Amino acid sequence: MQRVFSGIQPSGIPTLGNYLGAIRNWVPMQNGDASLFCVVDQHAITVWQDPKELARQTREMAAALIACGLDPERCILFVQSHVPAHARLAWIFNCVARIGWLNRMTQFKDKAGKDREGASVGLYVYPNLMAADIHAYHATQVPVGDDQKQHLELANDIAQKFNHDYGVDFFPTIEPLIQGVAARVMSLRDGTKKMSKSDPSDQSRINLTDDADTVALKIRRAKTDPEPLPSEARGLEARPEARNLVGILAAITDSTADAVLAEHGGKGFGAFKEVLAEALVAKLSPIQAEMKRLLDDPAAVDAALRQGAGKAAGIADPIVRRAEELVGFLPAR
Ligand code: AQP
Repeated sequence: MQRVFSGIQPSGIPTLGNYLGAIRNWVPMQNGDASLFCVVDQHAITVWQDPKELARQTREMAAALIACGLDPERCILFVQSHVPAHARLAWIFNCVARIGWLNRMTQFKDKAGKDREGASVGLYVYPNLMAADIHAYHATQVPVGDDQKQHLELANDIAQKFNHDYGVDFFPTIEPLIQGVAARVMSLRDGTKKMSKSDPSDQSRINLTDDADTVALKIRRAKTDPEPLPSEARGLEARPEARNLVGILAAITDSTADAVLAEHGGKGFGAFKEVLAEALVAKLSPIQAEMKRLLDDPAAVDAALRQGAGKAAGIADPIVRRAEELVGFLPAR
């Protein structure tokens, strides 16, 4: 049986990168209990989060996911910390994964920056928890943005080593689903850096909650080069900022970079940015209106998440209990 799992950290307001690289690809994958989408608050605290803000952002992220098209009646939508099976399996995986494997993870290097000694242990073992998130459900398909590819390879290595060490064929191989022209949306200030919800510069990203004026201003200020747009995608090589903006327009209009350039090639960025901002506002306004409606009734969002957690635990508990038996843990009752 195929089962889809993916997660998103409530570490800020979801960005256009989260939307195009992940969330919108989740919507057509909804398939009842065979599709799980998780707000991963335990991952979020691997870097400092203000507790009140974290709780608020967790609910806001859930509302954003629903507003983008996830329907709690057509998939399992829940919060990671509400299902203890994730942390239980993560501990086992901490003992299966090798330090050398984690040392190769580029996201840790990027996020810890120069102060590696000062980074949390949680940030270092983040990929083990992510492997547990997926394997706790025997999920087989994981739709993510391009930046998560290395973590999914590690999740497969962990599963393979677990199966080998305990002489079983218990955890399946997972398949990363990395989709589309916008698998990696880049910062508006630096076309070589990915757009991130926790980037210190708000100007580097489009938040799903940005109003029309803010979107227009951010796009107008987005870094570009002095050349006009080329007439085909090949001409975007070595022009990361131009490639990013063209990729964004292609993604939100369900088109391709070549088709966008067939229409806009030869134009300067001034005119192109106006078209892009307009298309973004048209895409984001209905999502924002729906988010606002949902957040006017926070108890209803919380109830949907509680229901999701119940369903998720119903799948994960027996799988993680079996993993614990394989390891040799005595039953608790
Ligand atoms: N810039 C991006 N382009 C395409 N996809 C992206 N994703 C994130 N940024 C981009 C995808 O969004 C999903 C959820 O990501 P996450 O919140 O779990 O963690 P992240 O990848 O670390 O995202 P951020 O926005 O950069 O968060 P912070 O700033 O907190 O670290 C994933 O599938 C990811 O690939």
